[in-house]
Amino acid sequence: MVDQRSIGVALLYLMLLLLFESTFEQQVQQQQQQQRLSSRIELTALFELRSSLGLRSRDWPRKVDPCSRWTGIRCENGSVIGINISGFRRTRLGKQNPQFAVDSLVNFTHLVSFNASRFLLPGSIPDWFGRRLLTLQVLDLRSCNVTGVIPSSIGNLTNLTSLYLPDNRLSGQIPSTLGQLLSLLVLDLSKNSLTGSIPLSFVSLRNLTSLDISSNNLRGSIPPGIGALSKLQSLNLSNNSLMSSIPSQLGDLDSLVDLDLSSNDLSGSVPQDLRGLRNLQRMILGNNGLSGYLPVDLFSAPSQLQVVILRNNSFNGDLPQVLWSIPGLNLLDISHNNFTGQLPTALNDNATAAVLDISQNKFYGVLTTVLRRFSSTNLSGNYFEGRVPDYVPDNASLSSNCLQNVSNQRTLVECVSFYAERGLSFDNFGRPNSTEPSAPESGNSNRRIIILAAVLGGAGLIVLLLLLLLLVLRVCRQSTTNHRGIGVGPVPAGETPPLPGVAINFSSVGDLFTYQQLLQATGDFSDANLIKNGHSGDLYRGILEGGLPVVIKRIDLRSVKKEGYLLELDFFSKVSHPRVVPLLGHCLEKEDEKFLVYKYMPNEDLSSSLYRKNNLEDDSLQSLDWITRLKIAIGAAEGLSYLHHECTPPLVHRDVQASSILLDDKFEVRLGSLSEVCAQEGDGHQNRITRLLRLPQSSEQGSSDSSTALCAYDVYCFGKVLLGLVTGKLDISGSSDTQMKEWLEQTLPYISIYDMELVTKILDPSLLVDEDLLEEVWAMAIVARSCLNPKPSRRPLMRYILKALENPLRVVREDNSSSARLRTISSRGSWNAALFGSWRRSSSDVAVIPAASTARVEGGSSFKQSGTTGSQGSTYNGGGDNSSSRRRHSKDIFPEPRETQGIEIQDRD
Ligand SMILES: *[C@@H]1O[C@H](CO)[C@@H](O)[C@H](O)[C@H]1NC(C)=O
Ligand SMILES: *[C@@H]1O[C@H](CO)[C@@H](O)[C@H](O)[C@H]1NC(C)=O
Ligand SMILES: *[C@@H]1O[C@H](CO)[C@@H](O)[C@H](O)[C@H]1NC(C)=O
Ligand SMILES: *[C@@H]1O[C@H](CO)[C@@H](O)[C@H](O)[C@H]1NC(C)=O
Ligand SMILES: *[C@@H]1O[C@H](CO)[C@@H](O)[C@H](O)[C@H]1NC(C)=O
Ligand SMILES: *[C@@H]1O[C@H](CO)[C@@H](O)[C@H](O)[C@H]1NC(C)=O
Ligand SMILES: *[C@@H]1O[C@H](CO)[C@@H](O)[C@H](O)[C@H]1NC(C)=O
Ligand SMILES: CC(=O)N[C@H]1CO[C@H](CO)[C@@H](O)[C@@H]1O
Repeated sequence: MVDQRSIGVALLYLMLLLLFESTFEQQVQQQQQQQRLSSRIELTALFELRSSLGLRSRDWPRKVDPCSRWTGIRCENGSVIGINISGFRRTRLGKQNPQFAVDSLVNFTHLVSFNASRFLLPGSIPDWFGRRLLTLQVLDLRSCNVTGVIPSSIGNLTNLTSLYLPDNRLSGQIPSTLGQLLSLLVLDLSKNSLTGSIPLSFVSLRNLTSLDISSNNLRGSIPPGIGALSKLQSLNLSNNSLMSSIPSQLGDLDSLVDLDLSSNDLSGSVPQDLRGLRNLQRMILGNNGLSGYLPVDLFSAPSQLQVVILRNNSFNGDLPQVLWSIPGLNLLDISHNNFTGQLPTALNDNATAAVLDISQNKFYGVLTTVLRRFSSTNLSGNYFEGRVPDYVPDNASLSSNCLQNVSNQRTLVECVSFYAERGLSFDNFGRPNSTEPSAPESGNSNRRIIILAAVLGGAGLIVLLLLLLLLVLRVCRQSTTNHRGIGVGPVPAGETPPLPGVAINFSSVGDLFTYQQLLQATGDFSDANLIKNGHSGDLYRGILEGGLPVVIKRIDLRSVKKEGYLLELDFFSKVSHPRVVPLLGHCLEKEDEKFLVYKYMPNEDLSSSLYRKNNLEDDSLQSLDWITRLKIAIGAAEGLSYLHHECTPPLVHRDVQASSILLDDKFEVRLGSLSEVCAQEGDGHQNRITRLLRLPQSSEQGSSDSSTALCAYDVYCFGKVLLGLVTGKLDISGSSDTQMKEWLEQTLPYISIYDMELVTKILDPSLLVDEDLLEEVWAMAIVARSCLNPKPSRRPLMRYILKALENPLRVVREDNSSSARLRTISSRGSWNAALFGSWRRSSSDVAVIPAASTARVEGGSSFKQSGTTGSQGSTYNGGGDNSSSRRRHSKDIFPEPRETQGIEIQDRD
């Protein structure tokens, strides 16, 4: 009985317990109802997927609700919205034949995300993905071993925000339909075998924040339109074969944090506009064919940069200084380029874990405290000199430099010639008689600019350079005959040329100015004081402390060739002539900028003086009168005649044009623009050495002759100036070849020795001349025309031009009217003949040069040369009718007058 009751109680208790349990379970299940899969179709589809992919029941177990219990299934409102099988393992059976078998996905009508990354899906992406999975927002097939092409239908999945297909074996082109995925935030197609070019349609992906198509086989150029993707934070196009240059539009990506264009075939320079990348933290441009200078302000925006990799390109020039002071920089790799310059000294950074690799460049000078901040440095393959300071880490690579007490350094010759090329002295590895070993803090103050470190005779280059200087500008005879009543200062007399083998002491060339003084004089080189950007440097006007107005040439050695200012200084150390602009001094203390200080010329130069505003109120222009023009022509001819005929060897100015003809307050000429001056090329062996050493010159200028290093080239350029004085079109003397040629073809026919009136057709309209003066104008035009002979050998010598300009009327009168009289005045005849000789194709000018003694000085080589090359010249025998050979050349710029022959022949016997 007791048993029965107790059993009944127990049963009741059990029932209550069961009841309670079941209601609890119901509650729980009710709670989970929302998460419960309600669609049978989807349940079936899930099981189909499980079997087709060979998933394990451990991950997706039977008899439980997939929404609540299956790994990687996400549901909403009873439907599957997310399937994530990332990293799943297959059953043993499934592993045997893995397939990209996901057909049942079509039955998930609300699927938003499918992530199968790191799950092998060998096979290609089904074309129907793009037609059926229209609700998809995330498709992640990273590292799935997917093959084939990307179906273009993917472009229909317009709700897609993330498309990850990296690290597969996709091939073919990137379908341009991907550009329709306007909601896309992340597009990653990297590490495949995609070919073709980057679709232009990508330009539409305006919401994209990350684009990675690195490590494919893409070709073509980077579409500039990528600059429109203004939300892009990461752009990786590395490891392809992209060509052409970096589009400057990339600079518009001001949200960009990561930029990687490395390992392509990009060329050209880094566009200035990339400084717009204000948020950039990683700039990786290594392993391309990029070249040129880095824009100075590339890194000057408030910079978040942490990584800068420019290795293995062909960059040259200085590294922008600001790059050294970016606080967060922790990797700077600019190795294997042609960067040059010195390490900055002012910075005193704290040590960080940062890594520096500047190996295989052309850095030089001493090691500085900037190295303090780096925990690892590679400086090998540069030209650093001096001692290695303590703060350089022990593990630093220092080989192949010019450092003291370090093994595996460059040879003395290498070091010396490298430094000598830059006008610097090398410390000779700290051995005796070198510069003071440098304390690191002293920075580059121990470095002195001397010219062509003659101390270290070991280097052949130095010897050659010395020879160059000595030969180029050996001696100019001091002018004693050229004053002719011109009121310019006297010539310093009795200066002897420096002895061969002695380095030139430039402290003797004018005063030494400090950089500070020049800053003060020019208002920190303000734009307001900029006169012009010359080809050898920028010219600024300035006022020295004492109130003396000066012109300062600022020579940026990074953009102009370095020996220019040295040659100019050397020129001034040897040449002093009233027709040459006075050099007041120089400032050479800065490494990459040099300064030359000249006397200020109140009337600036001919190109700016020819026409002047009348006064402030009146806009009309006043032009120089004829007397002044003739005076200027004579003055310039004097200067050039001095260079050509009184210097040994003859010096060629090489930059004769209106803007090189400077004018003082009395319109006396001072020749400027002297950085191109060189010795005339001849066939003497000395000159061959100079020619060897000279950098290749652009010889495209004006005349048809190939060499600009001949006096005849100056003559040609001077002809243009003369013609400019006649016609008022001075600007033409600096203009392009074709323009010039056209202009000459139009103008020269109006210059005839038989018709003075013709010249009025080309006469400067602002020039008021009466009949007398017109004759002078006519004469100058004729002189100009003879200077412009296309054959260098037929142009008159400067000394005859000078004579002709001094006696303009004789040019036109005597020759025309009384050739008999001309014969009796032999000296006059000679210059006239020289001048008019050029009117006919004859090289017999040589014969006309009267004194044999001077013929040598004239650089007669150029004449002789032409005498043997000019065939007409050698056949011409003073009287033979060689009109046929003449006519062959009638198309030359300078057609000859027909009947001059007779007169000239008389003159020549
Ligand atoms: C989708 O579901 C329907 C209805 O259950 C079924 O007939 C069809 O075979 C399924 N499709 C796939 C590809 O599994
Ligand atoms: C795409 O997304 C929008 C907004 O989220 C939604 O209204 C639309 O139905 C989606 N398109 C498809 C095909 O699911
Ligand atoms: C990818 O597929 C190829 C060929 O089908 C195979 O050789 C390779 O082993 C696969 N990769 C992986 C990671 O399974
Ligand atoms: C999807 O895209 C393909 C090709 O890109 C196109 O032919 C097809 O009509 C599109 N289908 C739908 C449903 O939009
Ligand atoms: C792009 O982003 C903006 C703001 O986030 C959003 O309003 C816009 O709808 C997005 N465009 C597309 C096509 O998704
Ligand atoms: C550096 O310049 C020299 C001479 O201009 C050139 O021969 C060399 O290839 C350049 N090196 C690099 C890495 O660009
Ligand atoms: C270097 O460290 C000192 C003290 O540790 C600090 O005062 C100074 O600001 C730091 N300098 C820089 C450039 O970070
Ligand atoms: C140690 C040494 O060789 N010193 C020489 C350095 O050069 C000067 C002249 O320039 C000599 O007088 C020293 O003997």
